Parts: sequence; structure tokens; C-alpha cells
Amino acid sequence: MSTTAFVSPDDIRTLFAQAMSSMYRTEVPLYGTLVDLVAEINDAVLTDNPALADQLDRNDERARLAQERHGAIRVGTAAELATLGRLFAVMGMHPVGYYDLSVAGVPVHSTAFRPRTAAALAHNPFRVFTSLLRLELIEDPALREQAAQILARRHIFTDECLHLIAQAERDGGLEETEARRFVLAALETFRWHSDATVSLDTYHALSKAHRLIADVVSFRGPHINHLTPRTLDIDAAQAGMLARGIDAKAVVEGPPPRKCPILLRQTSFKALEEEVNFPEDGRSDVGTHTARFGEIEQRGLALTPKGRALYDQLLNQARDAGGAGSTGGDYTTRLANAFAAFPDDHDTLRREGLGYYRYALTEAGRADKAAVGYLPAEALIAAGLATADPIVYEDFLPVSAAGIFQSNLGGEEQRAYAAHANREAFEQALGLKVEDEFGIYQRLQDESLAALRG
Ligand code: OOG
Ligand code: NI
Repeated sequence: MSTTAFVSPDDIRTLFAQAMSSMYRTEVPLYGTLVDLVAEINDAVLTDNPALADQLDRNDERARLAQERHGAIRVGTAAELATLGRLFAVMGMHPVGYYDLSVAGVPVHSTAFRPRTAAALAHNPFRVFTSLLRLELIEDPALREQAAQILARRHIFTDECLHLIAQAERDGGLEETEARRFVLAALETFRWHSDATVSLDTYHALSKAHRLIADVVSFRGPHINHLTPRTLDIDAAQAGMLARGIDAKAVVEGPPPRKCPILLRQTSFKALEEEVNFPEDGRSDVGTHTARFGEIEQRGLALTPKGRALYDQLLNQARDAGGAGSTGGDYTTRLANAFAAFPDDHDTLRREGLGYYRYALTEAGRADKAAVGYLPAEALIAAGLATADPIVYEDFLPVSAAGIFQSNLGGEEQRAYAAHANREAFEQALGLKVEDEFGIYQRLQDESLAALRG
């Protein structure tokens, strides 16, 4: 059998992202409203700002914009996480970054499964923020044991899905028919189930330990809890949400509005209160559960370790100054004041080594290779022979993620766990190392520099 018959993992990922999007549109119609709103705003931004449109075109980002999403799920056991890792690998998604959310009172640690190469990212950057519940953080030993037993009994993957993962691993890929079957089978794992697998009493006990524990343990599978389109203007999108009467989160997470967007800004609408049946009770008990919400994001420049350290320092400064994290009334002002110290033009950001850039020859540079020679990149830019465009941040931010988790857990859930980050335990559960995101951005930048002389 020739390998050319295999569908590329990039195409499988696109099929899967589309299937997830249409499933979630049916499950949570407000998500469809957000996708439409974001598309409208992106069109308007690109019409008003031809320079940005050109920049996106130059970097193969224009086409991916309309289909760009991230999603999030939460799983309960090492075995579930490890199989998810194998499932995502079939679609060219690999674990990047380790996020410890326990410091923010959320009993999980997480990674993002995502594509890593320039070509794969340009094809479709679909990513899934994936959290593993840390059962050891349940204080009551009896409840901890009960939760572990419930989780050990469930099967979150269909037999067909497991079979096709194994086939892809064995043969090195999937052909067209199998790829389509795989996408449909994989989708089942992420579907919402309105029947809980536990009694209402157990649900309440788990919920009392932490709402998130109930969300992970009480259902047949790790329902996708949001899918997030990427907007080019999150302030306009936030205003649009409010204008449509959508119950948006009060504060946009991440950096303040800037001329040169950095990292990631996010806002969400509150999780829906959904009816859940508890058939286990033998009665038709009905309760409610809040799990699924909507989120939008604006992505900006990926920062170097130096830039990231400055970001973390300024964010802490803004949050500490009010003593109330991001909930204090004048938070927006404090944030803007703190970030006045972060350069906001690309020349400075680049020259100070705060962000990663993709270099390319201009038409003049391509026409005059002799002039390009071995001039340093900055000299090429000064001479109009090369451009440097921001490399987009493809990852997540732990403080923002904690804010998103919190706003969907009823708000008041603030308890700090004494636990520490435990990347080794996470990697052991996953059965893989999680890749460091800085290395990936550095590689993208280096490849573009090498291509100048190519
Ligand atoms: C994940 C929250 C984190 C983001 O965009 O930072 C996240 C969750 O609630 O499971 O999706
Ligand atoms: Ni999210």
C-alpha cells in the first residue's frame, strides 16, 4: 500500500474542527451567534485596515482566520488523557505547554494539543486546551475514592474510535473513508450528555468539593465546554456581544488594548444553566449544571522569554495594586497604567528582543539578491529589502485560563490549593513530554531568517 493514499493529518484536523463546530452550533446556538458576530467584525477590520490584510496574506493567516478555533475539555484519568494524546496525534495535534491551575483554585493541570509547524499552523491552527483533574486535591478520602471508582468504570471512546487510532498508528495514516469514519467516531467523545451517570446526591457531594469535579466525574464523557473563534478586534466584539444582550464577562482577560496586540486577549459569555437528568436515582430527578459557555479571543505577537517575563511582571503589578485580582472596579485603568511600560511599536519590540518575528524579503529584496547578501536582518529592513511580521501566539495564559474557569463556576469559587505544579506527573499520565512553546516560536523565526538567503 502506498502512503500517498493517506489523508494528511492537517486535513483530518480541518474535518474534525468543522465537525466540532457544527455539533457545538447545534448544542449551544449562542456559539453560532458569536461566530457570525466575529466574522462580521473581522471583515470590517480587514476592509478598514489594508495593511493588516496584507500582513495576514503575507503570512498565510488570512485563510485560516475564518476557520480558526480553540476548544476545551477536562478529563478524569491518566488513561483518558493518554488516549486523547493518541487521538489528537492522528490529526497532527501535539501537547505544547504545561499549565498549573491549582494555584488559582482550580484542581486541574493542563496542556494544549495543537499543530506545531508553520505549514500545519497555516493549514488549520485548531487547538484543544485539555485539563486533567487532580483527584488528589479532593480532601475527603471517601469522596476521592468514590470519584476514582466512577471514573474507572467509564469509557469515553467508542470502540470504532480506538480501533481507528490503532490502525493509524500501525499503518502510519488513514485513507479517505477511514479518516471520515474516524472524525465521526472521535466526535462522540466530545458530545454533551444531559443524563448524569451519578445520583443527584453524589452530584451534590462532588459539586461541594468543587464544581469542576462534578463536571468531570458526573458525565459519560468530556463534553467540549467551549469553542472559541478568533477576532481581530475583541473590544468591538465585546461591545457587539453586549449590544446583542449576551451576558458577557465583565473584564477582558490578558493585556490591555494596544496598537500592537501581544499574546492573547479573551472574553466569554457565562455558562448556560442546563437541565440534567439523574436516571440513576430511578426517579426522574432533574437538576441543573453549568458547563458550556462561549468565548472569543484576539491573538497577538508571541513573546520571547524576556517579553513574557515583562508581561507577567506588569500583569501582577496591575492585579496586586487593587488587592483584588482582576475584579477590582478600576482594574482596566490599573492594567493600562501598568502596561504603559511595555513598548507598543514593532520596531522596538523586535529590536529589544521582546517578541518573535517572521522575516521575508520584499519584492525589492527578491529582485536584488546581491544587495541582500549577508546583511543583518535589521539592515535589510532599514533598506526596504525585508519585512518582519509578528508571529502569532498560538498558546494560552494560565492567569487568563483561571479567570475563564472561575467566571463559569459561579464566580465566587476562590480557594487556593496547597498543591504545586507537577509537570512530571502530568507527562507521566499523558505518556509523552509536553513541548516548550518558546522553542517552537524560536524555530519559526529562525526558519524565516534562513529563508532570506535561500
Ligand atoms: C478551560 C479554560 C481555559 C482558555 O481559553 O484559556 C481556556 C476550561 O474551562 O476547561 O479555554
Ligand atoms: Ni478557552
